[in-house]
Order: sequence, then structure tokens, then C-alpha cells
Amino acid sequence: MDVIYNPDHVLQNGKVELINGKLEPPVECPQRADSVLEAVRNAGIGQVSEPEKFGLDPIVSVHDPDYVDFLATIWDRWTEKGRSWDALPLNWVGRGMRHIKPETVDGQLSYYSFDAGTPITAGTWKAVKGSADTALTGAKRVANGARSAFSLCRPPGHHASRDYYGGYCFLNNAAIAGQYLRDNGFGRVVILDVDYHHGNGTQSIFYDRDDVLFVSIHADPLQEFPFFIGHADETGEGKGKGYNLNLPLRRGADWSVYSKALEAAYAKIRDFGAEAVVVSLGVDTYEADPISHFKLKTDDYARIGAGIAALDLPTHIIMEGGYALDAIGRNVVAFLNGFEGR
Ligand code: Q9C
Ligand code: ZN
Repeated sequence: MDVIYNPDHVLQNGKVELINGKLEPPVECPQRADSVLEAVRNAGIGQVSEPEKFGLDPIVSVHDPDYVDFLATIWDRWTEKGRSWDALPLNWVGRGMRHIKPETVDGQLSYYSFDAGTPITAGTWKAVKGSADTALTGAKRVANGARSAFSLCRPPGHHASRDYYGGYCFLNNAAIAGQYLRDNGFGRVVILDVDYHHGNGTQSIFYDRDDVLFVSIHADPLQEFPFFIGHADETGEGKGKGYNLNLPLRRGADWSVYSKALEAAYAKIRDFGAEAVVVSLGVDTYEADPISHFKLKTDDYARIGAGIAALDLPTHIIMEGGYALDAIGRNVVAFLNGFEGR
């Protein structure tokens, strides 16, 4: 299958991430995508190409234009204040406070974010825009008839919602790709999110819609980030009622538990009558992932890939999380080979 890779991802290179109360080197680092690329190349998965440039139209079809403008300009506004270090927010709306957009740089960082673990740097916007273009290029190939494509997106996207960033995500690559497929010939699209964390952004973007089904298998929000969304009783609203399926699993989930959730996901996708699948592929479900607590093994990713291929639908695979640097590439390749039946 075709692989889309954006060399400009390296421009998202934060100096620090707030982890467990300490400022540490970010786990969401450039080496992640480079190690996946190397493994994909060595495995001969397919032609690797750079993304085409799309304008902002397909991005603002799922994101607030003012938010996109904020992302594109915030670094310049931050540095105009004489700050040369990573831009991070400090506080958020608490219960009873009002979500009115502040005028200042610091106020707007707070307004448009939901965590302090997602640094903005000099190259963030360029990397983020390139990541969205990587998703759009893969979506275009699938819309043009490809059986599958792999968009090696970095930074990831599934935590970003219509108008906020967090969880290392700024633009929601899977949502942008899913919307692109809707706008280019596919009536019903499913986004299947197998990242360890709940894809809160994707869920929120499509929560009131019946044309894009969101299905997510993830760590129970009672135990894991993003903590305040991702429960099983979130099933959609308005005409989107019944078009959101959350399958939260407790810490320690291994294949015996995970595979049952996958079967439930496949059944839902078949019932829905999906015409195309977007996979939010996180390999942070791996047993040795440094920030996660599931117990999947490398061979399990081949099983997930094969299971998704058995849906027999045009499939666009999009990279999300996965932080065990020495294993991400191997696990992604296992998934892709499993999908291809090799
Ligand atoms: N102690 C994705 O996988 N913070 N995002 C973790 C670890 C947030 C993960 C802190 C994790 C976000 C795309
Ligand atoms: Zn994740």
C-alpha cells in the first residue's frame, strides 16, 4: 500500500513536556515517525511519497476557522513577547467560569487547549499543517480507488477537537480525512480508533452526525487520560444517537480482552453499512509502551490488521500514538502486513 510521509514533521520538536509533574523531554518526539518510516521502508510496505499541499478548506470543514488561525499565528505572537521557549498554557475553565475568548496570548492558549502536555514551538504549525496534508493525501488516494493507504501522520490528531488542542494533537487528521471521504464519494464512513487513549476530538467532532460512525477501543477514562470523556454511555446525540461506540477497557487489557472489544467494533461497523474505514492507529496499546497500560504484543497488531482487512472496505490508516521508540516501527509493520495478508 502507498505510504505518505511528511519530512517536515521534525519541526514539531518540543523541548519539554509536563509528565507526572516534571518537565521532561517529550515522548511525542521526531524519532517516532522516523523509526516507523525506517521499518516501513525495510519491510517494503509500498511506495513512500510526500504529501500534496491542500489549502485550508478541508481543514476548516471540521475545525473552527478562528482556531486554525490561532494555531497558524500563535508562535509569532508568543515570541513577540520576548519568549523563545515552548508555548504552554497554565489554566483552564473551571466549573462555573465562563468560556469567553480572552484577548491575550496566554488567555488564548488556555482558551484553545485542554492540557499542558502539548508544547507549541517555532515549527509546530508547519508540522501540523503537513500532518493534515499527509492525511488528506492518503484520503485522496482512497477516494480515487486505492484499496488502502497509510498516512504516517505526526503530530497525531485524535485528541484535537473542532476548536481545541491537547494530548500532542492540534488538527484532527482522522476527522479531516473522514470528512474528505464523505465529500468525495463515500456516503457512510467509520472512524475506528485503536489508540490506547480515547479519541475525544474525533468523537466530539462527529457526535451529532449519523453519516460518520466513531468506534473507539481505549483505556477506561476513570483510569486514563483524557479522563473526562470516553465512557461507554456516550452514544451520540441528536441524529448522531447510536453512531458513537466507546469500548473502554481496564488497565492491563491483553489480547483475550482486547479481541472481544474488536469483535464488538466489527459487528457495529457491519451493521452501520460503512463504505470506507479510517483507522486511527495508535500502537501505544503495546505492552512496553512507556506511558500506557495495555498488554498487546507485536503479533497482536497483525491480528488487528487482518481483522480490519476482513471488513473488505476501502481503508485509510492514519498514525496516532505509540511511544516505545524501539518497537513502534515493528508494531506498525506487523499491523500493515497483517492487513495485507502477508
Ligand atoms: N504521564 C496520543 O497518544 N499525557 N496522545 C500523558 C503521561 C497525554 C497521548 C502523560 C497523553 C496523550 C495521541
Ligand atoms: Zn494514545
